[in-house]
Amino acid sequence: MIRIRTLSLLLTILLLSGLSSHAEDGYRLWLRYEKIPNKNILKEYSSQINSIYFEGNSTTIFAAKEELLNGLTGLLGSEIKEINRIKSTGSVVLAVYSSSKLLNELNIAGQLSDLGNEGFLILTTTVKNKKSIVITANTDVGVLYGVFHFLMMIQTNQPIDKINFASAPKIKLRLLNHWDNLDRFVERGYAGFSIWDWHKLPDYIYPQYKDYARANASIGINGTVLTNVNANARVLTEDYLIKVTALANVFRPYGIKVYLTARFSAPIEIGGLKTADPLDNNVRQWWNKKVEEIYKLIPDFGGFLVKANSEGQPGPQNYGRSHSDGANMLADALKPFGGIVMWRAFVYSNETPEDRAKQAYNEFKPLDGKFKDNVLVQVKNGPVDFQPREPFHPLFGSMPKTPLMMEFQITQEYLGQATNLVYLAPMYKECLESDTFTKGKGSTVTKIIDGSIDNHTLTGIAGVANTGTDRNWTGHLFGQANWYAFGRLAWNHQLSSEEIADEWIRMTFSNSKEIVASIKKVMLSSHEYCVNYMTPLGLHHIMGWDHHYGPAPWIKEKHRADWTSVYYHRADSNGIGFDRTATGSNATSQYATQVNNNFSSLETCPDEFLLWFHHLPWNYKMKSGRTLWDKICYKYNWGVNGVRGMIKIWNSLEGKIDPMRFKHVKMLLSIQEKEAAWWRNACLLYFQTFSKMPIPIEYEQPDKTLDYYMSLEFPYAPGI
Ligand code: GCW
Repeated sequence: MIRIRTLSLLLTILLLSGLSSHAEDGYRLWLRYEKIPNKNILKEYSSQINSIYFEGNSTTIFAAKEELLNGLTGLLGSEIKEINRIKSTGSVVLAVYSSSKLLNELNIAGQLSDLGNEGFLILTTTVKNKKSIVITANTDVGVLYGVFHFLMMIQTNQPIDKINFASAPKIKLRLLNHWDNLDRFVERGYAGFSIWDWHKLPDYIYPQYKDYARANASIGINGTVLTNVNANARVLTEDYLIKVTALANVFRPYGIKVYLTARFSAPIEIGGLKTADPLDNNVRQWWNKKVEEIYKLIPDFGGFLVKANSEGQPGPQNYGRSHSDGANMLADALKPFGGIVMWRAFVYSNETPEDRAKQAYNEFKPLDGKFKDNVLVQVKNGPVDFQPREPFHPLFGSMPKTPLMMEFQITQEYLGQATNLVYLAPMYKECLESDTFTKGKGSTVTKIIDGSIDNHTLTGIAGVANTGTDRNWTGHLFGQANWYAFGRLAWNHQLSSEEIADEWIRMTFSNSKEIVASIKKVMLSSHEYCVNYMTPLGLHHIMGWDHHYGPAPWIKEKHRADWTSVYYHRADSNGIGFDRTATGSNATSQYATQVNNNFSSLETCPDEFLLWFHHLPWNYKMKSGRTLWDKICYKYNWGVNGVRGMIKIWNSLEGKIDPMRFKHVKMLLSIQEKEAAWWRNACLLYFQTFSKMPIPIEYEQPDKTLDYYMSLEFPYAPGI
């Protein structure tokens, strides 16, 4: 009796806890393929799908078929048959249109003509007189993308009885950039070690490699730079190229090309040459040979990403040459094989007596038109460095003859690393939708990077990856949403942050209205809260020295002024903020007139960028009537309270989502709350030493002294 009771109690606990056949440890990302819990919806789908018919015999088509089979079997909870003739209704048909006899009968050539090499079409139609769902494209990889989209539709419970959906990516190169070192340390990585186990490659292939490729293909990412931009030339040696080849072979069926970072001094370090001068013939020959060697191993190798003459990296300027000289040398070597160069514009030097925010523009703008046609210049979203909020980079729109590639950071170096839940789609969108006015109203950053304004066909977008060996890939489960959002926006920048969150939540957690609404609320406000508890009103770069963890606005007198906090906030007894208008560094002059005017005038400068562009007295009257000091206090508190609101919402989900992920996020949110309050307290106490004004009593007062906050040390903070 007792035994039976205990047993049934155990069973109830198991059922209530939503324990599924898989541990919800986050490994499966948004591709969980759990059986649809809603009986009616399940019945609806099951009546429309029972088999798969496919044509083609490439590894990509096989990957598409395998994914569809696994996905549907999981979601519908019953076996899906592979058939070789369509005899009844309910088949999902996969085929490249131009080579399919079966699909010939459909009148869809017109629809396919706009879809290019990667687009797809999903159609509910009749094939051989039987109602079917057709997933087709001009290429195998298009079919694969269509399969992932179709699975997403089912995972998010969309109707499939009348699908007529076509989609093609708006940007050509959609890449992850891994800042992964050969010793598996990940620079600015907060999710464990690098997933590339170089030591065991090429012989040992982890299942993660394929799952990584699946995840990327599911969101349309078509390239990966395997190695850190702070590069190690060794990856270009034969031993390592063989390892790279093994990874390329795993990724190829999923439409993912590999790229490498090229250390500019490689000809010296691994080539035994005396120089790496890009105009030296031996150096050019060395790169030509190296590239030839790479393409022998990896015929679809993508090309090189280069960080040169920045933060101590070698580059063409070491030899008195320009960035274009350097980029063009590599471009020439890659050109015969169809490879490309992504040359980073992230350059600044402490020795240059100029506002750091202006330096990349000053160096690169004069080079417009000087790059070979297989070079893209890769520009970070903002002019300083992946801060929680930055205005768009003034290079966007200023180099019309050069394809500019966007570089976003997915890993949260400056956004709470892996302890803070910060959904980044709103931040990406804010930048993409900014109007540069460089070709009149409507010259958005988006239109510059998708090539539509200046008629570039070579276009690209990169995201610095947040993946690692942590079981859930990204450390914080919600880091997955940022990987997902990056890919979705790279494919279609017109999607809204909300649409993307909606998809991700439904696939990752549940289609329950309440759960979707609650988590969406948490996600959509999270970035704004983070900006406010860290760096409100345009403050920036005031985080901990080197590791960038936590607040440290007091950082000063280091060997590089442009790595200190005081360089950026410029707080003194008169006020706070960086005057970047004509009376200051005049960084505003790098923008088109309308934007310059908008940022320069206190009437029109958005509060979000106030202290980015202006140095203002502590008692400056804000539009709301508050003094600047009061407003700063208000904003910091608003951010902290926001996190508390997120916690409340999250706690309301207890028992409604599986306990493993519930607890994981709950614990991290409580860390986030502590860190938010720490940011607020440390910053307000420090700024107060200049403002000499009290923190208004309606706000929570810091519970520790400034000395205490300044004494904190984190020698083992991750990522450095
Ligand atoms: O934000 C800074 C990081 C560096 C990084 C650099 C860059 C890879 O702190 O770790 O180096 O940007 O983007 O090159």
